[in-house]
Amino acid sequence: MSHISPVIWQFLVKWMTNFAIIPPEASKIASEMDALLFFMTLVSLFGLTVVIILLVTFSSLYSRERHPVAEQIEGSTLLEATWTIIPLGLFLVMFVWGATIYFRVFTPPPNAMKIYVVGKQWMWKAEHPGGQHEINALHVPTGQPVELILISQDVFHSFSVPAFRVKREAIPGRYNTVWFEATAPGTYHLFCTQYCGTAHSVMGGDVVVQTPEDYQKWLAQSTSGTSLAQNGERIFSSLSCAACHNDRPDARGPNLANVYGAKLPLANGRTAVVDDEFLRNAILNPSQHLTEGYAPIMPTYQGQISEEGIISLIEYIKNLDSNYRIQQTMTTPDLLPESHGKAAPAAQGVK
Ligand code: HEC
Ligand SMILES: [Cu+2]
Repeated sequence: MSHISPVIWQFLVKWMTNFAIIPPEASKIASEMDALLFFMTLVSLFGLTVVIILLVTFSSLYSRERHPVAEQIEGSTLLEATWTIIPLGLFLVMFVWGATIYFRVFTPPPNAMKIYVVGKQWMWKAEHPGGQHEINALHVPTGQPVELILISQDVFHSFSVPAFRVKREAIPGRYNTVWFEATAPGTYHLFCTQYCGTAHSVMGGDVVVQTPEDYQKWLAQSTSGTSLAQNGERIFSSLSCAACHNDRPDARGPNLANVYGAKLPLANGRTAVVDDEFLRNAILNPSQHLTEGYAPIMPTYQGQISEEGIISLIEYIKNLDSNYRIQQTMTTPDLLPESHGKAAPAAQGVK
């Protein structure tokens, strides 16, 4: 950590990773987390030492042989102020330091690349917008913030990559996000750190961190040929969503083009920002999020679409333009070279 002493810090970290005391530091936040943890450990050790020294000294100084008669001490303001102010200062340092890191850890940068991760008994499934699917594996590039959108298909799971110092709950029925920026190419362990049933201990895998060039090669090699948005388009037409949501003026449902990110007025007088969570709820519990000016005619799709299907539908709606065509197809934004985006097959409009 640069603001401690770089040399001592690097030595310490090398030593601790070598002896498997801490996992390797493979993300931007890792060294900051470790520095804070290290500071807190040092402060605790210091406190422990002071207490032990005082304990031993006083036990021998005021033992019954040396001090047969107890002596009453009525207190010392100076002493009490000292042992209040010094720990208070130390705790405040930890608080401010911890809060700074906390806010960074919980605020994904806006340019983060998004990957969906679905947890289920007992595996992690990663869904890249470009149509790459992985099980118990996750490929990411270095030097690029990656935001994972986590959800569970059954019970609570917890997504954890110790080398990145990140861990977040995958909750049934709700999206949760976690982000990191990998710094060093390599393979790191991925765990489920929430007991989730019989095979919990095998619910894990590898995070493969690649250089941006290798990552692009991987993306191109591993695509299933159908992006999430294209898959969403298929589901959209097979479930007849397009019967109500289309670009005709007499459509019974609202036009979903450009709805993502918009502020939507609701029938209950509130407004909602349309994000992944909102779309998921709008599809599964339409009656709870009625859009202003529309009748409650949309059926619920609870139990009819898998979590992956919902993710695809969300990607489809995100990428819709006004003619119900998908703007982006096989690309993962900003990562693939131009030609890939252009070579992708044009999406069929749903009419
Ligand atoms: C019978 C007609 C109908 C069908 C079929 C239908 N919807 Fe809707 N949908 C509506 C209406 C009407 C609303 C607005 C009232 C509301 O919020 O429920 C709506 C609202 C929505 C919204 C909220 C966003 C907004 O602009 O209001 C989303 C997202 C949505 N539908 C997606 C879907 C998807 C995905 C499907 C297919 C799985 C689907 N709908 C099927 C009629 C329909
Ligand atoms: Cu689990």
